[in-house]
Amino acid sequence: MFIESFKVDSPNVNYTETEIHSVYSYDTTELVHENKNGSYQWTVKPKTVQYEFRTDARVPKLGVMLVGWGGNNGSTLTAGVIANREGISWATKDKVQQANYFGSLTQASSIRVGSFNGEEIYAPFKSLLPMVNPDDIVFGGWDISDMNLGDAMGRAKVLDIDLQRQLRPYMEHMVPLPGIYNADFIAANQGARANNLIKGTKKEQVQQVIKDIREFKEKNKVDRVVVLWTANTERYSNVVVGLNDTTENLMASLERNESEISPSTLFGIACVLENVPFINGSPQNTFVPGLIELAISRNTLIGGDDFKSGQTKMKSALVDFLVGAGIKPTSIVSYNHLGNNDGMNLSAPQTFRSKEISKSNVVDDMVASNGILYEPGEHPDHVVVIKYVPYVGDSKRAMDEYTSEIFLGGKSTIVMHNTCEDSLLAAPIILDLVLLAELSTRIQLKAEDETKFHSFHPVATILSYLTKAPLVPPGTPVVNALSKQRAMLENIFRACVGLAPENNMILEYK
Ligand code: NAI
Ligand code: DG6
Repeated sequence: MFIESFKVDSPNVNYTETEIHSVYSYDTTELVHENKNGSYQWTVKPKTVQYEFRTDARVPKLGVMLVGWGGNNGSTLTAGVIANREGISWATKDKVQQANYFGSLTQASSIRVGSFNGEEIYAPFKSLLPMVNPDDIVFGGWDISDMNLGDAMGRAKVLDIDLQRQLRPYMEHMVPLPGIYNADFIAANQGARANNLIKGTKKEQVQQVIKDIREFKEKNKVDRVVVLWTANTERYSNVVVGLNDTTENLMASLERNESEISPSTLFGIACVLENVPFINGSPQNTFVPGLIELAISRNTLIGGDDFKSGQTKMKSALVDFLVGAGIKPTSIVSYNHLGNNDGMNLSAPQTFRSKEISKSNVVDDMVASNGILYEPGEHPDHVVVIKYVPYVGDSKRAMDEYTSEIFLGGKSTIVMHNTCEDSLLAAPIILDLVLLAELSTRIQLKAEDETKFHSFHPVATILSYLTKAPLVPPGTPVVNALSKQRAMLENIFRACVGLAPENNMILEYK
């Protein structure tokens, strides 16, 4: 059965107009090991830590500024939110289609709240905590192409034409602000669309971005802004001692107008200086050490990298299943071809390399979790190929072959083929990223040995479910397995309303 909303009635939770306060017992373990005659002996001690969570229940008016607003993802997301807000339906060759938020974890997935009369009861994920309604988001942003969003939607060739026709009046007056273009960081084939540029030195470009954010906030009367990079994939920046390895060096490099600071890092610096959450949806190393340090010192949320939309999402579910079932994946080969502007940009070796890196490290934690299957340091062969095929446009083809070793030396090969509009996968993920980033800035927590409430660590691991290469604070384990990432998110939100983690034990019926 499905219910729309619920409230928790417990001595551990208190709802007021402005706040949800919960007390939560975090059951975890402490590990100790001793060296006994040359071999380690491990002891696991169960341990419970009391936490308090405080969630600001006042939902702000949210502005979302996209870098790369006029691209396929940016225009598709903007169109999708307007279509939902206006309740638009349109004719396809199959049926009359109603706007929806399918593919969004926050808007279209559910959580189990318990059992009632022998039935499992589910509620919307978004009913756990007060969240911004996506229909109320004000969109804006930057693009190096000055095309208005109505035309950009047409250029993207993603949405049905009858839907585009209805959306056009809402979108043709939306024009991206000039972006920061540096031909050295994206493919040369992007030069032709770069006609809308912030001029000046890098420091002046950062100052202009800050000014843009302030003016957007003022003009649209929004309480909070989140900025998200959905612009072209850049090549990796060189991380060099003295250049960008510390905040001090990065800021000095900015003063010197050093060439090796990428546009995405410049946007990141501007957002952090302005205390605006900044998320990177592309694979490059926008978050150089000096920028991470700056975000930590200013306690500004940063998150990334690279939306986990299709092939990688499947990989992080499938490999988790295989390794969890005691099956040993030994070879993973992933091909894609696509014909949109992203595909064209990725046809250059330097930008492809950024994508190859983020797509390649996604099974490491699952492999490392099973020492029965894998020797230390052993890893499946893992190859990633991306080709640009203009004719298929945004409709990406993803083909995967997984070969695994099974019982008694047998081999099992699984092959998958997925055809799907890339931007229709990415747009709901962008929505989730900005909604969850905003919500997580309203949550404060305190462990029993802490005197003061504090926010989550500014490097937002809570967003991991949505990214291919989760950015984590130094020294924190990276979790790629999809079910673990989702459980982390859901269980933290459950803790905020005093609910135990979903443990799937269903002891009531045993
Ligand atoms: P797109 O090429 O259609 O859009 C990117 C936009 O960014 C373009 O309009 C371009 O003019 C603009 N741009 C480039 N550099 C800029 C800058 N420095 N400042 C402002 N604007 C700039 O690409 P699409 O399909 O929208 O993808 C965007 C990004 O998202 C790409 O990096 C892609 O790799 C990444 N991504 C996409 C996924 C998907 O499923 N669609 C999944 C994972 C990542
Ligand atoms: C080609 O791989 C284009 C990319 O931008 C991907 O579409 C994107 O990274 C999505 O990748 P995945 O693996 O999450 O489907």
